[in-house]
Parts: sequence; C-alpha cells; structure tokens
Amino acid sequence: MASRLRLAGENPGPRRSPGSVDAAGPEEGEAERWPEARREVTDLAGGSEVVHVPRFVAREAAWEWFDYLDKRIPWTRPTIRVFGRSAVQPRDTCYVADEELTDLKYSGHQPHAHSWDEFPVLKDILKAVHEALPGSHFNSLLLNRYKTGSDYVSWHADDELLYGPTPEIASVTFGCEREFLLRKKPTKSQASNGSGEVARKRLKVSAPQLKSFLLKHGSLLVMRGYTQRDWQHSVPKRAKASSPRINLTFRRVL
Ligand SMILES: O=C(O)CCC(=O)C(=O)O
Repeated sequence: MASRLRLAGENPGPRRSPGSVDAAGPEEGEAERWPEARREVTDLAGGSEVVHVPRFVAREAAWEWFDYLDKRIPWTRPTIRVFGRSAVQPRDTCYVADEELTDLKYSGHQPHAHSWDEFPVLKDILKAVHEALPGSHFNSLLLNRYKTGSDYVSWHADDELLYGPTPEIASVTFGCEREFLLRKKPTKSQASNGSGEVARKRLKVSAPQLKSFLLKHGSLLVMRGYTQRDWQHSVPKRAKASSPRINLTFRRVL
C-alpha cells in the first residue's frame, strides 16, 4: 500500500481560477463530469471492504464543485467534547439530511440539519454516487472542510447505532489531497492489555494493521461491510498540505 503514497499537500495540478458559480453548478456534459471510473477494491478481511475510485469526478468539474461548496456551504467550527474535555473541532463542518432526520449527535454536538434543496449541487453529487453504487440510498451527508494541513480528524469509527451494523459510507474529496488512514480496532484482549506503544512492545502485541489511501481531488472512497465495527479511520495533520480540502461523507440513517 505504501507504494501508492505521495506526499500529502501535492496538489492535483493547475486549476481554473475561481469564478462565479451558479446555483446549478457546472454545465459540462455528463461524460465530462463523471469520467470512466477505475475502481480499486481492498478486502480488509472479516467482511470489511474499501472501494477507491481515484478519478470519480473529472478535474475541472471537481474544481467547480469545490468553489461552489467552499463559498456556499454555511461552514461552522463547533465546540465538541472529546474524552470529557471541550475543544474546538479541528475542521469546519456542515450537516445536510432528509427532512425527518434531524437527530445526528456526535461528541456532544448536535448539528443543524440543512435541507438538500438549499444546495442543488449536492443533489447532483448524490445522484452520481447513487449511480456508482447500485442499491445505495444515502439520506444524510456530513461535510468537512480542512483549511490547512493543521486541520484533521482523529481516529474514530462511524459506528453510531443510527447507521446500523454494516453501514456503507461514501466519501468524495475535493481540493488538496490528504492521506486517509484505516487501522484495525484492537481485539478485546489487546485492549485489556493496554493499547499504547510501550504496552504493546512490552507485551509483544503486534501493531494494529494499518492501511493508507491517498485521497485525491475528485476521488471517491467507500467503506462497507463491517469496516465501522472493526476498523477506525483518520485524516492526520500534514504540514505540507497547504491548501483547503473539502470532503463529503454520504451516509444512510436507518
Ligand atoms: O475527511 C475525510 O476523508 C474523513 C471524514 C470522516 O472521517 C468523517 O466525517 O467521519
């Protein structure tokens, strides 16, 4: 997997200058917007799987989505509670969901649920994601904006009960490429032995399995099966990531 990595912060090449973005989004033909999509499927074993589509949205269209989302989404940076402490979330966020789904809560924070009708572009992207993933029915979306390489999301799993036991989560990236890491959750016995590096060495417990994906501008990554039950994921800080990244994670609340 490491051979696939490049330095975070390497941007996906020249971009058009940000212009005005109308509410309907880009106007290219469908084929230009959604190029032929090569898929890489990673079997994480135990019924967990990741699908990576590096070129899900064509570069130009993806920059138009980026500009639209950067300007039009009402980003907030809420204060959340982590391990009993209050802290400002280290990235901007926004939540969009079907009308009846207003009860997402994470880290003591309940975001306002915006309607899809406020952001026509998101409906277009949702439609494309549904077409790429037959049988999927996403009804909610968590948006994240990482302004610089100091913004991040720490290790977690989207294993809230409201998503059910085997949620499919589809993640679309725009802007600066960043590394996306997955690590196997410790088994119960590993956890009770202590999960720290020192404890691990002392007890000769093997390091957790780690997978890394470089999420580029216009890419799609899908986690499915038992990935949320058995694995955690993160987007770590990266000093070289000097420009913003916007990420959309589509989910289905049951
Ligand atoms: O930005 C990403 O790629 C991941 C976002 C994420 O982990 C989340 O929203 O739960």
